[in-house]
Parts: sequence; C-alpha cells; structure tokens
Amino acid sequence: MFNLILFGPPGSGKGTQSEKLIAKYGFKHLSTGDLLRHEIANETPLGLEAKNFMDKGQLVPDEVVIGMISSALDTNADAKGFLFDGFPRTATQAEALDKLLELKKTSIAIMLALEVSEEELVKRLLKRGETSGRSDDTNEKVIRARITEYQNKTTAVADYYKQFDKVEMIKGEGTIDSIFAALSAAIDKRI
Ligand code: B4P
Repeated sequence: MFNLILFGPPGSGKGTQSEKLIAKYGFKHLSTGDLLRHEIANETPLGLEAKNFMDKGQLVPDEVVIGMISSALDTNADAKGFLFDGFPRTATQAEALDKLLELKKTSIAIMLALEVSEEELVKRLLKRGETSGRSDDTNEKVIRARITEYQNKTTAVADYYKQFDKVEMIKGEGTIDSIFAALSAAIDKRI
C-alpha cells in the first residue's frame, strides 16, 4: 500500500493535481474539503457545524475531521493506496492519521508540498469563486483568513513529517502539466 499526502495552502492546486494523480496511479482520493462540502450539501448535523467554520475561513475542529477520515478509511479497506488531499491540516490530525494507518499496518510514504505565493493564491481563489458557488471563495477577507489559518496551524504539519524525512517541496506555479510532471517524478522515486 502506497499512501501519500498532497499538501499546500488553499488554492495551491491540491484538488486539481489530485484528479490527475488518481487517474495515473489509481489511488483512493480522500479530500476532507470534498467530504465536508458533501455533508453541508446534505444538511447533516456535522455539515451544519462545519459550515460555521468554513464560511469564516477557519479550520473545522480536529475531532470532526478525524472521525470523518476514520470512517472513510474503514469503508475503503480494499484500496491499494490513499491520496490524502487537504488532510492532515494540524499536528493533532497528523498524529491521529499515523495511528489510524498503523492499525491497518501501513503508513504515509511521502508528503508532496506545493509552494505558491500568497498573491497568486488570492488571484486563483477569487477566479474560482466566480464559478464554483463556494461561499468561502467569493470574499477576499475570508480567503486571506484561510491563508493565515494555514500559516498559523497547518505549516506545522510539514515539520511533523520532515522529522521522518518524508517531505518533498514542489513548485506549485507554472502550467498544470509541468506541476503534475514534478509530482509524478517525486512519486516514482519512492513507489
Ligand atoms: P479544501 O477543499 O481542501 O480546498 P482548498 O484548499 O481551498 O483548494 P485546493 O488546494 O484543492 O485548490 P484547487 O486545486 O481547487 O478546503 C476548504 C475548507 O474546508 C478549508 O478552508 C477548511 O475550512 C475546511 N477543511 C478542509 N479540510 C480540513 C481539515 N483537514 N481540517 C480542518 N478543516 C478542513 O485550485 C484552486 C484554483 O486554482 C482552481 O480554480 C484551479 O483551477 C486553479 N489552479 C490550480 N492549479 C493552477 C495552476 N497551476 N495555475 C493556475 N491556476 C491553477
């Protein structure tokens, strides 16, 4: 089983690149953003709670997200590998993920971290907001709050995996295909 984390700030292209990586390598895609938006669309209690945080650009509480990932891992027990997109986002989530994978006698093979400047992130997300219907993409204040939340809480996750020598930095600006080629090369070295 080969498990990887696609890491990076909001708008860095995690969702875009995940689609291509799944098509090439056959990973099971687990995006906490997508899972949360699914709960919101179905107006579940979990979704209603999550929406309050997401609309302000804040992270959803750890216990909510960890519970969601835990059940997604259980329902996909036969997957040949997982691509975690947008998870883990805090050190607590990273430790919980390690424990969940250990129970399945597997682990994270690599974290690929996309690097993109703040101005490019804001530009991309405002553009996506014109068509996505996502309430967190239309307001520049909320977008900047998400980036600040990333800097305050999420960059620590890369430090966590660096101690195990599992992080590879990838330039996230350029064409989608050139970024995909760099991600694929990093995976092929370890798979
Ligand atoms: P997510 O759904 O994870 O989404 P994202 O970070 O906003 O975007 P992503 O990086 O996937 O960018 P994309 O490919 O779409 O998070 C949303 C919210 O959910 C969070 O703010 C948080 O509240 C909550 N949440 C999720 N996971 C959580 C967790 N684990 N814990 C707590 N809370 C959690 O690309 C963006 C745009 O750029 C697209 O329009 C795309 O077309 C464009 N683009 C991509 N690559 C490009 C390139 N190379 N050049 C130009 N444009 C490009």
